[in-house]
Amino acid sequence: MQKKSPVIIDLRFDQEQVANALKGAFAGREIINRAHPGSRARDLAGIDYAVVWKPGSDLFSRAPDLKVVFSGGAGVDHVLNIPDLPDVPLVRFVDPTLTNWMSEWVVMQCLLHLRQFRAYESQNRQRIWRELVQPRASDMTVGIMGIGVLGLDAARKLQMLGFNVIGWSRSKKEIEGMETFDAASLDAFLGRTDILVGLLPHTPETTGIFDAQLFSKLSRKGPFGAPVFINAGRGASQVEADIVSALQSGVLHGASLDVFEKEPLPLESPLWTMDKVFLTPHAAAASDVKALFVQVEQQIERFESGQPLTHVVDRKAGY
Ligand code: NDP
Ligand code: OXD
Repeated sequence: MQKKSPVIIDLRFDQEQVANALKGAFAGREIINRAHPGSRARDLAGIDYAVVWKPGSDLFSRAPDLKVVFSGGAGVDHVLNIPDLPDVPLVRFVDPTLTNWMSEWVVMQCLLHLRQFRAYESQNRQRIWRELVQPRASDMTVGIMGIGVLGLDAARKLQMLGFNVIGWSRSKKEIEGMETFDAASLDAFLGRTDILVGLLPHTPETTGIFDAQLFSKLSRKGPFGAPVFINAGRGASQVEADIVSALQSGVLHGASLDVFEKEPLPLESPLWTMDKVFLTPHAAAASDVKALFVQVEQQIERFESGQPLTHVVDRKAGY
């Protein structure tokens, strides 16, 4: 029987979680975890598979025979920018654990703004007992930019809560029960949006897309008189100086951000202490490492039995 190819693990993740998830994973295969100093000298030639998240810049030159590269997350910008990335299938992580976590985060942020949570928090601290006028979910249109795996799931869950939801994507989509817009109809989409949710990958086209000009085109007809901006796609898509100015001038009513131009968010960023701004440290939907390895095992099985891989990245589109 042919020897099974080893699997290279090069994940900038919590190493305790990686070690736990590796117990019993990839049965019958050698695992080379590049986080272990002992693996550094290992010859990586002739190895077929690597599972990576922000891998070491020498990985691809040291492992010249890879047949498939698996991204440890849904996004692939962390690996596409490495010059030596071989021209082999790049598979991203698509899994219900990650999708559900992202939807929970998006729904939670929409509700925090809708239910005026910051105002109540502030009243609590001052021991003020005052009920605020409460808009309905159906008074708000949530516009999701990036109506892919994550955007669509979040959309469905927001709809269940009564929000109006519209979607924007690069290509025109027919989605039952949801109005959709393509890249050419961005202004019409923005003009309808009270809560903007960013779930876009980072590509040359999406770099800096969330800027002052875009915020100025959002609807001001919603119950708060100004729109809310929520982003969990990538920080490189947002211009943080413009978010701060828009919040200060009232162009934006509030914001929720999980991703930032620079991570960790620099201590001097005004965003840390702004009213009606909710921040999380790129934690909206981390990869469940166990689920990741199970999925990579399944994909390898498909690959080795001649079936097509799933969730292969379109390298030209960049996601
Ligand atoms: P998908 O590839 O399934 O969806 C991407 C969506 O973005 C698609 O609808 C696509 O359009 C759209 N899109 C891409 N480029 C453009 C563009 N130039 N103009 C308009 N629309 C565009 O990705 P996922 O939903 O799985 O993930 C989205 C992103 O979320 C990831 O790339 C990653 O950056 C981020 N993410 C963040 C996490 C976090 O914890 N903060 C966790 C996981 C992911 P089309 O449908 O036409 O292709
Ligand atoms: C991802 C992420 O892309 O966690 O999966 O950002």
